[in-house]
Amino acid sequence: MDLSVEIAGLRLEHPVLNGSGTFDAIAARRAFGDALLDDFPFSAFVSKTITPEPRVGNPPPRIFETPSGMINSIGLPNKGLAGFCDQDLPALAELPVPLIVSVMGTSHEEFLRLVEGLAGRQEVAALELNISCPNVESGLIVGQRPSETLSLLRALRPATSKPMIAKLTPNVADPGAVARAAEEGGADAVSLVNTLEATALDPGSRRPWLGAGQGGLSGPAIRPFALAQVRQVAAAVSIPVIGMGGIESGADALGFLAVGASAVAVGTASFRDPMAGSRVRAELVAALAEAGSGPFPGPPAAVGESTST
Ligand code: RRO
Repeated sequence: MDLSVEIAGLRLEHPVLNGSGTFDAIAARRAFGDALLDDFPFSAFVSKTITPEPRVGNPPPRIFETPSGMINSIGLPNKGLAGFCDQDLPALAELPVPLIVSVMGTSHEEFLRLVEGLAGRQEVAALELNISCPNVESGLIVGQRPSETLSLLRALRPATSKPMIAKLTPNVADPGAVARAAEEGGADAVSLVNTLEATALDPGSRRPWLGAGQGGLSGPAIRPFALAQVRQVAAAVSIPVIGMGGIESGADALGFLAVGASAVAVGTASFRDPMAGSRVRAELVAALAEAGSGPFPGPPAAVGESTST
Protein backbone atom coordinates (compact mmCIF):
# COMPACT_ATOMS: atom_id res chain seq x y z
CA MET A 1 0.00 0.00 0.00
CA ASP A 2 1.35 3.45 -0.94
CA LEU A 3 1.34 5.44 2.29
CA SER A 4 3.30 8.40 1.00
CA VAL A 5 2.13 11.91 1.80
CA GLU A 6 3.24 15.38 0.80
CA ILE A 7 3.58 17.81 3.70
CA ALA A 8 4.84 21.33 3.20
CA GLY A 9 6.45 20.34 -0.08
CA LEU A 10 8.20 17.31 1.44
CA ARG A 11 7.37 13.91 0.02
CA LEU A 12 7.31 11.51 2.98
CA GLU A 13 7.21 7.73 2.65
CA HIS A 14 4.48 7.38 5.25
CA PRO A 15 2.55 9.68 7.58
CA VAL A 16 4.23 8.91 10.94
CA LEU A 17 6.69 11.51 12.27
CA ASN A 18 8.06 12.09 15.77
CA GLY A 19 6.96 14.88 18.06
CA SER A 20 9.76 17.38 18.66
CA GLY A 21 11.81 16.62 21.77
CA THR A 22 10.50 13.11 22.26
CA PHE A 23 13.10 11.06 20.38
CA ASP A 24 16.84 11.62 20.62
CA ALA A 25 18.00 10.24 17.28
CA ILE A 26 21.69 10.68 18.13
CA ALA A 27 21.38 8.73 21.40
CA ALA A 28 19.22 6.11 19.65
CA ARG A 29 21.90 5.66 16.98
CA ARG A 30 24.47 5.10 19.75
CA ALA A 31 22.17 2.55 21.41
CA PHE A 32 20.91 0.69 18.34
CA GLY A 33 23.75 1.29 15.86
CA ASP A 34 23.04 1.25 12.14
CA ALA A 35 20.01 -0.99 12.75
CA LEU A 36 18.23 2.26 13.61
CA LEU A 37 18.88 3.56 10.11
CA ASP A 38 17.65 0.35 8.47
CA ASP A 39 14.27 0.61 10.19
CA PHE A 40 13.96 4.26 11.13
CA PRO A 41 10.63 4.70 12.91
CA PHE A 42 9.67 8.02 11.34
CA SER A 43 9.26 9.36 7.80
CA ALA A 44 10.85 12.67 8.80
CA PHE A 45 12.80 13.55 11.91
CA VAL A 46 11.86 16.61 13.95
CA SER A 47 14.67 17.85 16.20
CA LYS A 48 14.36 19.01 19.79
CA THR A 49 13.69 22.75 19.77
CA ILE A 50 16.78 24.93 19.57
CA THR A 51 17.22 28.58 20.59
CA PRO A 52 19.79 31.12 19.37
CA GLU A 53 21.99 30.74 22.45
CA PRO A 54 22.66 27.64 24.60
CA ARG A 55 20.31 26.99 27.51
CA VAL A 56 20.69 24.69 30.51
CA GLY A 57 16.95 24.14 30.98
CA ASN A 58 14.81 24.11 34.09
CA PRO A 59 15.82 22.97 37.57
CA PRO A 60 14.94 19.36 38.42
CA PRO A 61 12.66 17.52 38.87
CA ARG A 62 11.57 17.92 35.26
CA ILE A 63 9.19 15.00 34.77
CA PHE A 64 6.10 13.84 36.66
CA GLU A 65 4.07 10.78 35.73
CA THR A 66 0.29 11.22 35.78
CA PRO A 67 -2.52 8.75 35.06
CA SER A 68 -2.08 7.91 31.35
CA GLY A 69 0.32 10.76 30.82
CA MET A 70 3.29 12.77 31.91
CA ILE A 71 4.10 16.37 32.74
CA ASN A 72 7.42 17.78 31.59
CA SER A 73 9.14 21.03 32.40
CA ILE A 74 12.39 20.43 30.57
CA GLY A 75 12.83 24.10 29.79
CA LEU A 76 14.51 23.96 26.41
CA PRO A 77 18.00 22.78 27.27
CA ASN A 78 19.96 22.94 24.03
CA LYS A 79 23.34 23.80 22.55
CA GLY A 80 22.16 26.92 20.78
CA LEU A 81 22.22 27.49 17.03
CA ALA A 82 26.00 27.33 16.59
CA GLY A 83 26.39 24.29 18.85
CA PHE A 84 23.55 22.51 17.07
CA CYS A 85 25.02 23.20 13.64
CA ASP A 86 28.54 22.14 14.66
CA GLN A 87 27.80 19.16 16.89
CA ASP A 88 24.37 17.72 16.00
CA LEU A 89 23.65 18.58 12.40
CA PRO A 90 26.30 16.26 10.89
CA ALA A 91 24.87 13.25 12.78
CA LEU A 92 21.25 14.18 12.05
CA ALA A 93 22.11 14.56 8.36
CA GLU A 94 22.98 10.84 8.31
CA LEU A 95 19.41 9.86 9.12
CA PRO A 96 17.62 8.26 6.17
CA VAL A 97 14.73 10.74 6.30
CA PRO A 98 14.25 14.51 5.85
CA LEU A 99 15.30 16.63 8.83
CA ILE A 100 12.92 19.21 10.27
CA VAL A 101 14.58 21.56 12.76
CA SER A 102 12.41 22.98 15.52
CA VAL A 103 13.26 26.55 16.53
CA MET A 104 12.08 28.96 19.19
CA GLY A 105 12.91 32.59 19.89
CA THR A 106 11.62 35.18 22.29
CA SER A 107 11.47 37.96 19.69
CA HIS A 108 11.21 38.34 15.94
CA GLU A 109 14.93 39.08 15.91
CA GLU A 110 15.76 35.80 17.70
CA PHE A 111 13.48 33.79 15.41
CA LEU A 112 15.07 35.52 12.41
CA ARG A 113 18.56 34.58 13.59
CA LEU A 114 17.47 30.95 13.73
CA VAL A 115 15.65 30.92 10.41
CA GLU A 116 18.44 32.79 8.61
CA GLY A 117 21.07 30.60 10.27
CA LEU A 118 19.42 27.44 8.92
CA ALA A 119 18.14 28.81 5.61
CA GLY A 120 21.32 27.90 3.75
CA ARG A 121 21.89 24.47 5.33
CA GLN A 122 21.09 21.82 2.77
CA GLU A 123 20.88 19.19 5.56
CA VAL A 124 17.71 20.92 6.78
CA ALA A 125 14.57 20.06 4.84
CA ALA A 126 12.13 22.25 6.76
CA LEU A 127 11.71 24.32 9.90
CA GLU A 128 9.19 23.89 12.65
CA LEU A 129 8.43 27.14 14.49
CA ASN A 130 7.68 26.43 18.13
CA ILE A 131 5.42 29.36 18.93
CA SER A 132 4.47 28.32 22.48
CA CYS A 133 6.81 31.00 23.74
CA PRO A 134 6.50 34.51 25.13
CA ASN A 135 7.49 37.39 22.91
CA VAL A 136 9.63 39.53 25.22
CA GLU A 137 8.61 42.64 23.25
CA SER A 138 4.88 42.21 23.82
CA GLY A 139 4.87 39.87 26.83
CA LEU A 140 2.34 37.69 25.00
CA ILE A 141 2.63 34.01 24.12
CA VAL A 142 2.95 34.20 20.32
CA GLY A 143 0.88 31.11 19.62
CA GLN A 144 -1.96 32.26 21.85
CA ARG A 145 -2.76 35.29 19.66
CA PRO A 146 -3.62 35.19 15.97
CA SER A 147 -2.19 38.71 15.51
CA GLU A 148 1.17 37.74 17.09
CA THR A 149 1.30 34.56 15.03
CA LEU A 150 0.55 36.44 11.81
CA SER A 151 3.19 39.11 12.41
CA LEU A 152 5.85 36.51 13.30
CA LEU A 153 5.15 34.43 10.20
CA ARG A 154 5.17 37.56 8.02
CA ALA A 155 8.55 38.56 9.48
CA LEU A 156 10.05 35.11 8.90
CA ARG A 157 8.57 34.18 5.52
CA PRO A 158 10.95 36.32 3.41
CA ALA A 159 13.97 34.94 5.29
CA THR A 160 13.84 31.39 3.92
CA SER A 161 12.57 29.35 1.03
CA LYS A 162 12.44 26.29 3.28
CA PRO A 163 9.01 25.03 4.26
CA MET A 164 7.85 26.38 7.62
CA ILE A 165 5.58 24.39 9.91
CA ALA A 166 3.92 26.28 12.78
CA LYS A 167 3.71 24.15 15.95
CA LEU A 168 0.59 25.27 17.75
CA THR A 169 -0.03 25.45 21.46
CA PRO A 170 -3.27 23.86 22.64
CA ASN A 171 -3.58 26.39 25.47
CA VAL A 172 -6.00 28.60 23.54
CA ALA A 173 -9.74 28.97 23.19
CA ASP A 174 -9.73 28.95 19.38
CA PRO A 175 -6.84 27.02 17.81
CA GLY A 176 -8.46 27.40 14.38
CA ALA A 177 -8.00 31.19 14.50
CA VAL A 178 -4.29 30.83 15.31
CA ALA A 179 -3.88 28.23 12.58
CA ARG A 180 -5.56 30.52 10.04
CA ALA A 181 -3.19 33.33 11.06
CA ALA A 182 -0.20 31.02 10.53
CA GLU A 183 -1.54 30.07 7.11
CA GLU A 184 -2.14 33.71 6.16
CA GLY A 185 1.40 34.57 7.27
CA GLY A 186 2.86 31.96 4.93
CA ALA A 187 3.16 28.76 6.97
CA ASP A 188 3.27 25.67 4.77
CA ALA A 189 1.74 23.39 7.42
CA VAL A 190 0.71 23.40 11.06
CA SER A 191 1.41 20.78 13.70
CA LEU A 192 -0.49 20.31 16.94
CA VAL A 193 -0.83 19.80 19.81
CA ASN A 194 2.09 20.88 21.97
CA THR A 195 1.58 20.04 25.64
CA LEU A 196 -1.24 21.28 27.85
CA GLU A 197 -0.36 23.54 30.76
CA ALA A 198 -0.33 21.39 33.87
CA THR A 199 1.06 21.13 37.36
CA ALA A 200 1.55 18.43 39.98
CA LEU A 201 1.96 18.57 43.73
CA ASP A 202 4.30 16.71 46.03
CA PRO A 203 1.80 14.64 48.01
CA GLY A 204 3.67 15.27 51.27
CA SER A 205 4.25 19.01 51.15
CA ARG A 206 1.51 19.88 48.66
CA ARG A 207 3.98 22.17 46.98
CA PRO A 208 4.64 22.00 43.25
CA TRP A 209 6.63 18.88 42.41
CA LEU A 210 8.37 20.20 39.32
CA GLY A 211 11.36 22.45 39.75
CA ALA A 212 9.76 25.03 37.47
CA GLY A 213 6.42 24.82 39.28
CA GLN A 214 4.47 23.74 36.24
CA GLY A 215 4.95 22.12 32.87
CA GLY A 216 3.16 20.51 29.94
CA LEU A 217 0.94 17.43 29.95
CA SER A 218 1.23 14.83 27.18
CA GLY A 219 0.37 11.18 26.57
CA PRO A 220 -2.89 9.28 26.13
CA ALA A 221 -4.54 11.44 28.81
CA ILE A 222 -4.75 14.28 26.29
CA ARG A 223 -5.66 12.24 23.17
CA PRO A 224 -9.39 13.07 23.00
CA PHE A 225 -8.62 16.74 23.61
CA ALA A 226 -5.91 16.72 20.93
CA LEU A 227 -8.24 14.99 18.50
CA ALA A 228 -10.84 17.73 18.99
CA GLN A 229 -8.26 20.46 18.41
CA VAL A 230 -6.87 18.77 15.31
CA ARG A 231 -10.42 18.40 13.99
CA GLN A 232 -11.12 22.10 14.53
CA VAL A 233 -7.86 23.19 12.94
CA ALA A 234 -8.17 20.84 9.94
CA ALA A 235 -11.56 22.37 9.21
CA ALA A 236 -10.15 25.90 9.54
CA VAL A 237 -7.13 25.77 7.17
CA SER A 238 -6.21 24.53 3.71
CA ILE A 239 -2.57 23.74 4.53
CA PRO A 240 -1.66 20.25 5.80
CA VAL A 241 -2.08 19.45 9.48
CA ILE A 242 0.26 17.18 11.43
CA GLY A 243 -1.75 15.79 14.32
CA MET A 244 -0.40 14.55 17.61
CA GLY A 245 -1.34 14.07 21.23
CA GLY A 246 -1.15 10.71 22.97
CA ILE A 247 -0.92 8.54 19.84
CA GLU A 248 0.10 5.02 20.89
CA SER A 249 -1.35 2.75 18.22
CA GLY A 250 -2.25 2.55 14.55
CA ALA A 251 -5.91 2.96 15.50
CA ASP A 252 -5.07 6.18 17.35
CA ALA A 253 -3.17 7.44 14.31
CA LEU A 254 -6.04 6.54 12.00
CA GLY A 255 -8.35 8.62 14.19
CA PHE A 256 -6.22 11.74 13.68
CA LEU A 257 -6.15 11.12 9.91
CA ALA A 258 -9.92 10.64 9.97
CA VAL A 259 -10.49 14.10 11.45
CA GLY A 260 -8.36 15.74 8.78
CA ALA A 261 -4.69 15.39 9.67
CA SER A 262 -2.43 14.61 6.71
CA ALA A 263 0.22 13.09 8.97
CA VAL A 264 0.63 12.25 12.63
CA ALA A 265 3.41 12.33 15.19
CA VAL A 266 4.27 9.90 17.96
CA GLY A 267 5.63 11.64 21.05
CA THR A 268 5.38 10.47 24.63
CA ALA A 269 5.00 6.80 23.57
CA SER A 270 8.62 6.86 22.34
CA PHE A 271 9.90 7.44 25.88
CA ARG A 272 8.64 4.02 26.92
CA ASP A 273 9.46 2.30 23.65
CA PRO A 274 11.83 4.04 21.24
CA MET A 275 10.47 1.85 18.44
CA ALA A 276 6.85 2.85 19.14
CA GLY A 277 6.82 4.82 15.88
CA SER A 278 7.60 1.68 13.84
CA ARG A 279 4.81 -0.21 15.56
CA VAL A 280 2.33 2.64 15.04
CA ARG A 281 3.24 2.73 11.34
CA ALA A 282 2.83 -1.05 10.97
CA GLU A 283 -0.49 -0.98 12.82
CA LEU A 284 -1.64 1.96 10.72
CA VAL A 285 -0.95 0.01 7.53
CA ALA A 286 -3.01 -2.89 8.89
CA ALA A 287 -5.80 -0.57 10.05
CA LEU A 288 -5.96 1.16 6.67
CA ALA A 289 -6.00 -2.17 4.84
CA GLU A 290 -8.85 -3.29 7.06
CA ALA A 291 -10.69 0.03 6.60
CA GLY A 292 -10.35 -0.65 2.87
CA SER A 293 -10.91 2.95 1.87
CA GLY A 294 -7.62 3.80 0.19
CA PRO A 295 -4.74 5.39 2.02
CA PHE A 296 -6.69 8.00 3.96
CA PRO A 297 -10.21 8.13 5.23
CA GLY A 298 -11.30 11.39 3.63
CA PRO A 299 -11.83 15.08 4.21
CA PRO A 300 -12.33 16.59 7.64
CA ALA A 301 -15.83 16.34 8.99
CA ALA A 302 -17.64 19.63 9.24
CA VAL A 303 -17.31 21.31 12.59
CA GLY A 304 -19.29 24.09 14.11
CA GLU A 305 -21.77 22.04 16.02
CA SER A 306 -22.38 23.30 19.51
CA THR A 307 -20.32 21.95 22.36
CA SER A 308 -21.00 21.90 26.04
CA THR A 309 -17.69 23.50 27.01
O1 RRO B 1 11.60 22.00 26.59
C1 RRO B 1 10.46 21.94 27.06
O2 RRO B 1 10.26 21.98 28.28
C2 RRO B 1 9.27 21.81 26.22
C3 RRO B 1 9.08 22.47 25.01
BR1 RRO B 1 10.37 23.56 24.22
C4 RRO B 1 7.86 22.31 24.30
O3 RRO B 1 7.61 22.88 23.24
N1 RRO B 1 6.93 21.52 24.86
C5 RRO B 1 7.10 20.89 26.04
O4 RRO B 1 6.21 20.18 26.50
N2 RRO B 1 8.31 21.02 26.70
